[in-house]
Amino acid sequence: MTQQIHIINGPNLNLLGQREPEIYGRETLADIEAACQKRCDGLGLGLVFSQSNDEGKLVDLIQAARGAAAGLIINAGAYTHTSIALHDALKACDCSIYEVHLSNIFARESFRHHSYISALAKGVICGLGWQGYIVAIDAISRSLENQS
Ligand code: CA2
Repeated sequence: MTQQIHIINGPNLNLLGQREPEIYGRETLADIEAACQKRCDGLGLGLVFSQSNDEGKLVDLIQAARGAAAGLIINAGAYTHTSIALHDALKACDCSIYEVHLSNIFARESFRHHSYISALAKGVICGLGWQGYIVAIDAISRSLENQS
């Protein structure tokens, strides 16, 4: 059976490509999804790619990954820095978690320096733009290969 990677994106990431390209790049979320799909296709992995602006919906998406995803990549947007609900949902998740941010959150405002997700993540990638998602997909793929 094809192993699935779930990629979950949080609030405002649906606006990518429309504003602040100097921080987040020129690519839209659809461009990022297409690049991730291409990489997963090449690696023989399935992809479930989603985005929501709603914290509760993000909890639902994390819960749906439980038992279904071989790896979970999450860019929780601003909820990264605020959400104990996402932290608790991720804690209950049985798959390996990779936290991705387009921007280098440590080079930005101090309120972005703390993440409720990082302590639960196998890896944290930030500042590499959309390519951070590809790095995370490759890391999941390699660790799945090592397991088999
Ligand atoms: O760097 C990242 O990927 C972030 O997760 C992006 C979040 C931010 O709150 C995090 O601190 C870091 C914000 C995403 C907002 O994206 C926009 C894109 C275009 C226009 C407006 C917002």
